[in-house]
Amino acid sequence: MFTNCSLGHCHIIIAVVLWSICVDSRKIRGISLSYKRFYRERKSFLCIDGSKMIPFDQVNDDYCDCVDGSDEPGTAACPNGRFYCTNLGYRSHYIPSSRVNDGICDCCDASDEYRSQTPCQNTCRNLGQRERAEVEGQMRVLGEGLRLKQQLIEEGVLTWREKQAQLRDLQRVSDDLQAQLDDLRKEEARRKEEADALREREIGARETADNSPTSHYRPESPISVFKELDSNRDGSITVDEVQAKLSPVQDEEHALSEDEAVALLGGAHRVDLSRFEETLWTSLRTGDNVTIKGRHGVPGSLADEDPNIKAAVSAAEKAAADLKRVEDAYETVYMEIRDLREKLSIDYGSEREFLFLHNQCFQLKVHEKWGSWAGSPENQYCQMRYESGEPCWQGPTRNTMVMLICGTETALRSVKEPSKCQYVMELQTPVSCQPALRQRGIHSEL
Ligand code: MAN
Repeated sequence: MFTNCSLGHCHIIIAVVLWSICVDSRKIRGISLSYKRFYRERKSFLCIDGSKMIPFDQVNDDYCDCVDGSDEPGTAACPNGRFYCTNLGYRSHYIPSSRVNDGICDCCDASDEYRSQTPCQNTCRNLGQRERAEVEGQMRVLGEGLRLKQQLIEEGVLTWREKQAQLRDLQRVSDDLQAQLDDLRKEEARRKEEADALREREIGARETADNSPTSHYRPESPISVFKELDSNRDGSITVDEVQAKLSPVQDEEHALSEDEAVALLGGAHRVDLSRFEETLWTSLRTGDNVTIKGRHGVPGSLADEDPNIKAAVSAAEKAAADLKRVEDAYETVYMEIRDLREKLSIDYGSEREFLFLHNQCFQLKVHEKWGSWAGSPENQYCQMRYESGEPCWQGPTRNTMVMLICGTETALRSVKEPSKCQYVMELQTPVSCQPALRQRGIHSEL
């Protein structure tokens, strides 16, 4: 710039430039670039609020002329003045002008202490570097957090799809089982009908046999045995009748004692048909202790020996067992479906449920009950409110506000109690990382 000039000439030019810088800096000290237009050096200066016109050399002359303090941006003369720290390399900001030359370094570029004894260092570069590193770190966390969040979302969607497929499969199994069950119920009813018909036929056959003198059939039905033992046809069987008609299996000649007869009648001296069926009939059917005199074998064995009835009974038993198995299986499936339905009734569509369903990613054990999402309308899911906890002694019930913040790991960062029984927790989780933070974080004046 100065290569073509003589040395003397140069000195003059340098002196003029330095003088003008010195004058200019005195005049405009403490203002931001955007306010520079109010301080163009002219003969006079109009206070920014328009209240007063003063000669320009009264700007920053350490005497307050304007009510709004605009004539003294670079001195502490006006009580309401403000001084602009340019802080090149860091963040610019205003300080109250009362802090100018007060012996305390406020601006990192040391510009507020231009006429004080305090040797302020320009620390803006270091501060800027530190803050940039911090922002970069936060951006790295955000990037990684967003990646993890995406992973969680994909896992969530996958789980949801799996559960839905499982539900469909279970529904199919349950439909099949229901169909099987219906078939078995029909089958059982048919078998029962068959068995009833067989029984009817058997009773008919016995009655025929009973009436035939040459028959070798023994009476099977409790009614016919009851009739046979009830010698006097009075509708009841007494101890005498038992002693007269029955004998011990081992010794047909030996009569039953009265006590034995009473025992056979279940402790009674006289029984009607229904008591007979519950007591003596059971003993006669087992054939272990007592038998009808002159008879061999056990009454009622015909049904057991009849292959048709046997088949019907075992088919009915099998059907009942099958039915039980099917009913058990159905019950299990039904319960499974019900459980699944309960789980799937949650809609995975929104982030709220996503947070809920991913409780494997953080398990909050607060003693208060879930209250609500409590973030701002634009970012509702960044705060969770738990309320109605244990009542506080002479105070409110315990409440907890959980602030969800972006982090690469899910962890509790802090727990505070800003007022009695009102807790604030900071919980970091990738779930809370928002792409919008990226723009906000990158936007920097540094
Ligand atoms: C317990 C805790 C505290 C709370 C007091 C109030 O000590 O729940 O957080 O401040 O009770 O009495």
